Amino acid sequence: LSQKGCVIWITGLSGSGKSTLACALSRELHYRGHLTYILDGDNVRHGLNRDLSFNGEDRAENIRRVGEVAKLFADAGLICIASLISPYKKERDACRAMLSDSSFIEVFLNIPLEVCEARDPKGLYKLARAGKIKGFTGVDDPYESPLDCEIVIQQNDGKCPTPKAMAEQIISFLDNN
Ligand code: GGZ
Repeated sequence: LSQKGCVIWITGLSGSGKSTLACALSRELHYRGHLTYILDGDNVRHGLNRDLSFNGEDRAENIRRVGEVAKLFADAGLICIASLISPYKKERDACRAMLSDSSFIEVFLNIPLEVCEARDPKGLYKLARAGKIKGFTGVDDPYESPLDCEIVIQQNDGKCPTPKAMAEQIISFLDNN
């Protein structure tokens, strides 16, 4: 695991566990002596990006801004963990293009929609299905799965790995690259 800064970009549906994974990964990296910073979509949208909605244009801007800020943290030598749905390939690739190849690690938290929807921790899928939220990712707004990312995390035999196991999967990638 090198000391230089990088961006670990976690993409996936609402309810896939991105924020939980970001926290677990941050904790594991701290144990190993690394400085980290988490940029979580849901949190950033309360501050820096509070002017942005969930229409296509604003999501693209949300992703772009988080990419720019993540790059600043990486330039400062931190491991920046960005966790946002980031549903569009074009904008994720634009964030990748801001950094050198080895400094942008895209992690696809590939949890099926049915599983995310069954979890529905904030009741948002229910509202989206009832038409009370319009343009909800996976319901009536697209999610473009990464086709060629560094790490894919998925269920094994219908079971989701624990957050710690997912974090270890990412750390072992970092150790070997
Ligand atoms: C998707 C939405 C929406 C719509 C509100 N579509 O799972 P959460 O609740 O806690 O986090 C989601 C968050 C998504 O913000 P991001 O910045 O990650 O999205 S994006 O990258 O697409 O810009 C979800 C909640 O906000 N939320 N409305 N319509 N998720």
